[in-house]
Amino acid sequence: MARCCLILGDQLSDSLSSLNLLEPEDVVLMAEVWSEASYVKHHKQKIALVFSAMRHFADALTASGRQVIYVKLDDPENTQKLDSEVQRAQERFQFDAWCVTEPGEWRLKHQFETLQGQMTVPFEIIADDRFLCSHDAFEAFLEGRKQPRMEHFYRKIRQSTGLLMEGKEPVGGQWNFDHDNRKALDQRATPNPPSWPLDAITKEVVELVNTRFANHFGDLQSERLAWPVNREQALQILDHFINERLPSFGDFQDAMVRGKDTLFHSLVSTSLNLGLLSPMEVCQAAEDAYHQGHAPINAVEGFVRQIIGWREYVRGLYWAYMPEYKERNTLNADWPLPAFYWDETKTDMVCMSEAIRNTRENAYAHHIQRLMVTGNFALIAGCSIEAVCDWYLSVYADAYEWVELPNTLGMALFADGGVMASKPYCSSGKYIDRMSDYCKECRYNVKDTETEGACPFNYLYWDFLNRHRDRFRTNPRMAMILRNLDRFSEKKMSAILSRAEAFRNRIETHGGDAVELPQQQLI
Ligand code: FAD
Ligand code: DLZ
Ligand code: SF4
Repeated sequence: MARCCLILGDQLSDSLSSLNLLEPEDVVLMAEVWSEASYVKHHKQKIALVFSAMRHFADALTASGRQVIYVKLDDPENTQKLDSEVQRAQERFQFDAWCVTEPGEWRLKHQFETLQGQMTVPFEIIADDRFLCSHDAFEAFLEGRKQPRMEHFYRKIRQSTGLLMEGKEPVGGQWNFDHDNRKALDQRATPNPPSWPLDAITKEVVELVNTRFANHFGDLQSERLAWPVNREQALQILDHFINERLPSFGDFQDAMVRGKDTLFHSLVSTSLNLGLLSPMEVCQAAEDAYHQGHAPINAVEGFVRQIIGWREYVRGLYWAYMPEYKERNTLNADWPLPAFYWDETKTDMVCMSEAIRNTRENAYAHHIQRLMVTGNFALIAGCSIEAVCDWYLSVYADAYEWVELPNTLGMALFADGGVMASKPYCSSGKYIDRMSDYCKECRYNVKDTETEGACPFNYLYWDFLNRHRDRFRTNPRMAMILRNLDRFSEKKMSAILSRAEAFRNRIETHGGDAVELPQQQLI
């Protein structure tokens, strides 16, 4: 009775549920396939990271005595799809049964459920227990709640895991220390993140990606990759975070500084999402740092909340509402995504060009850049939900639909009818000015809303609120801002609307993409 276990590119955990089922004689199949590498045009660094991490994981399994069938992308026999690779291995080896841990994306789960009906032997899909909250537990949390909120969910997980708890009470006497976490950055130095010279495996993969995926977005250097490709490197990035970054993580979590691409953020998302680190070990390392007096509670609580709160919560929502969730477009947003999202040199907005440069160079932007710069712009400009979601899924090394979609469609674009967020994360340039040093170097004037040269975030913000005035009226959290809007004179309102229209008119459309025209062509 030999069984085969399919392990996907983001299932690189020794404790994976499907691996745990295997007997010594059972076999593992891993396959690099074109369909996974191109269902969106992933950033080159993401593909290199996934392939290199897959190859390292396969080598470690082999070294531990496991039989592994590893199909490389350029294997001439490769059928380039996961389901057909399963079928091909079945024809060759006639396994008695198959198993796979539940994939992270709905589209692949659907593909495997179809495959189950086509196979002549059992093909079992096993729950993924690398998360702290199961699908059933999340459904139970949702039950009877009109307005599920992350904060309630987070407290439940704190209680069930015991993280940062003293008996039944939260450590420090509060569940949430966010009010301490909104500082703009001072002049302090920020630590350089670790990176590793390429070993032979990664070198080969980088060459492959630079050749085969040359037309994908993003830089991929031939001498260095910033993302951990195996567990050892993942542990090093976690250590670096705990020792060098965590103490300042809370204070400067929302700060943005020109040229400082990662500030005090942890950089653990790629390793968590690939399975090289577990959420619990990462949180326990942070909790230990608190108990040892190395990091303050506002930093540690803020960090732990991102992982056991937001990360688990978005996964729960994704599986509870897919596939219908992806079709939501509450605010009827349909404007084409400007081409400067793919090329930062096409915009003069310093905040946007900084976030997009970081994205291109590092396959990374920190949360506030994703939410309050590129996300905020897409929200207030009314960009197409599908185009924006495809962009976020394509451009980040940590992007998988289960985490990307609720964050983009729900949190950033407020397109899910208020499930993820109780109010839209919209803001004018004022927020960006407060939290960053971008505006002082920008040709747009962040203090101006109405005249030529005014910050686009300002007039687009009021234009957005005006467009959705009636809908937002029913939201008590929007009442104050709408009262401000109601007080605008007709003259002011019409200046704002015509600025917004002029901005849109100077966005040229090329095959569905829009380009911001240079300043001299301002109308
Ligand atoms: P840190 O700031 O150090 O945070 C620590 C960890 O907390 C992260 O590694 C991550 O695992 C978790 N985390 C923090 N915020 C969130 C969140 N909102 N949702 C889920 N987990 C969170 N994260 C992804 O992992 N993949 C994505 O595809 C992704 N897409 C996003 C799209 C948008 C529009 C927005 C607003 C956020 C998105 N995020 C995504 C969440 C967050 O921005 C990233 O997890 C974070 O920037 C990763 O960098 P870090 O590891 O340095 O995070
Ligand atoms: C992201 C990715 C890429 C680029 N390539 C592969 C691959 O060739 N083979 C594979 O098994 N997995 C890959 N992955 C990860 C999958 O896309 C991921 O498992 C699903 O999106 C579910 O999260
Ligand atoms: Fe961005 Fe406006 Fe500030 Fe320029 S002035 S950096 S466009 S917020």
